[in-house]
Amino acid sequence: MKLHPGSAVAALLLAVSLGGTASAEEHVVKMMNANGKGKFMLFEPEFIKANIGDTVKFVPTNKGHNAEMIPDLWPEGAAEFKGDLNQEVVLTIDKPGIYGIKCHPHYPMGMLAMVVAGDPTNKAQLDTYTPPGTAEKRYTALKEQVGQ
Ligand SMILES: [Cu+2]
Repeated sequence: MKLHPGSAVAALLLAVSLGGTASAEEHVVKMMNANGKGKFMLFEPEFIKANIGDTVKFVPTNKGHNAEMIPDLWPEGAAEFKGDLNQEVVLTIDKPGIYGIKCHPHYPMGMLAMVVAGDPTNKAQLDTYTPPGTAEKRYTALKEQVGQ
């Protein structure tokens, strides 16, 4: 059987695009009431290093949580992101930068996560932004990880 030249190109393009899909990683973050180590109301893990094209899946391991963007800590041009309470939601990393994620009900208690993808293009936001209540302690800890 002889392949038409066009189908060989199509097969090659398909192989390239499948290769791209295979290298994209899915990160899973649990939304939890406690981690069993004295930490309450948290994303686990809280700090995620990702690549462009990766996805981050937020799973409602316990009830009463959601995952949504912190608008003041979000890469320019990245799609808006807001999950509903008790719902699994997937964030697609489409721009380089630092993605700040909060749980709306528990943000004042420090329930936040950070995803860093490629260059931290919006790093200046890290210093100008001030989180509410006792979230500052965890925020500062995450901020230090971005610098590494
Ligand atoms: Cu929560």
